[in-house]
Amino acid sequence: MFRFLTAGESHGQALSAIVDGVPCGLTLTAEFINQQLWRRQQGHGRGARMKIETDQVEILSGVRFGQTTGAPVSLVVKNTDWRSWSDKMSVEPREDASPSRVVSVPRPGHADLVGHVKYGFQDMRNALERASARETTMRVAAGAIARRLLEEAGIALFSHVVSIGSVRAAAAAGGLADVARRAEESPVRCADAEASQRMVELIDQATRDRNTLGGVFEVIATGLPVGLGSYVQWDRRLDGRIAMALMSIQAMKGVEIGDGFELARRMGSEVMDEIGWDGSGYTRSSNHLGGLEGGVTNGQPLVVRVAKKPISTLMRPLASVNIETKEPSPAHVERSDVCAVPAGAVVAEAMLAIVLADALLERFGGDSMDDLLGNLRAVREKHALEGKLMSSASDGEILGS
Ligand code: EPS
Repeated sequence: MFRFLTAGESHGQALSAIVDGVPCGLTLTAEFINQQLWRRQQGHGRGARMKIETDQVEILSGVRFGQTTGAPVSLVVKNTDWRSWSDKMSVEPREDASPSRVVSVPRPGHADLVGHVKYGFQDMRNALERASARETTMRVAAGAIARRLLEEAGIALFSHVVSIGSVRAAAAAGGLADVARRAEESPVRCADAEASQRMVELIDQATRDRNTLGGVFEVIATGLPVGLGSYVQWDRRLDGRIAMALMSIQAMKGVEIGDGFELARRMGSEVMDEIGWDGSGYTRSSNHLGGLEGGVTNGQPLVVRVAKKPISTLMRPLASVNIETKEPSPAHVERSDVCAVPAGAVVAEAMLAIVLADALLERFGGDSMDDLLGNLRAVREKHALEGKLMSSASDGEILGS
């Protein structure tokens, strides 16, 4: 229902997206999308490219007088860096195309080698350009529309970094709003100020060592109605849909829901969220399962943790092979980031927002915002009358492990 496609190369003229399935009557401005694009560009450890770009979206269709019309929304973000690449990335054939940026030695961990073998091109720049995480700009732009829609339905999303390399934040204490605020203020999107400082130092050390760092972050959604997703068919389970969306982000290598892998180490009696009834609805003692049972939202905060591997472009390159000569050679070196974990968390918020907007429209209908919000309200009122409200254990706190 809510779907999108992206196009564009990292050093091409522009990045673009078509977002389809946006209901009519949603208030949407470029300014709102730009705010999310700005968040993606932040974080200690980003490379020089983020100083070159100030990502600004142009909305080309699907919006009139600040309101969506129900038609596909098309979006464009121009690459400022195109100035330096117009010859090397020319769409038209060129005789004078500079050969200086040809990629002949694949970077272990990037898409270079598989791109060469799969598509048959010799210049692995073709793989580099499209596999680059620059593409996540458009995921965030599309995700901003989903976020705007969710806001209208009373659903909020935020993220915070749990670890970078070997530095781990202390368990996030306090209310969710407080964790979100502290993460937003941190140079590495981490709610623990002391750990933030050590993460910054670790990133500086990795920069000096010409190395890179990965990490783990958590994305949390609150205010979700009960019943998004379904257990009746494999591809309707929301946990599977979330894992697919988050694993599809460049460099992500693991997704956990709730206490995730830790659940597997505990006894059954320790990890289920016990059920009570308080006179008006159902209550929970904990949120170990992260807000999903049977692949369906249960009214508790949705908690998803994602692991990002270190960036594969190393300034001190790893061993590789020249695909022309087959001789051993240090891998291709290209400007990159030392650590993009905080940016990855913002991209994950966008992807989660898209999955949730899709599930919300599937459950409550989506030609217009009026229909959507009316249906949502009606079901909530019915559940309240029937004593079926499902309240959150945590009341705004993360009650996992
Ligand atoms: C990125 C832009 C890229 C990189 C990074 C993400 O810019 P450039 O390649 O011009 O330096 O900073 O891409 C990668 C880490 C990668 O592996 O491709 C961005 O806009 O997020």
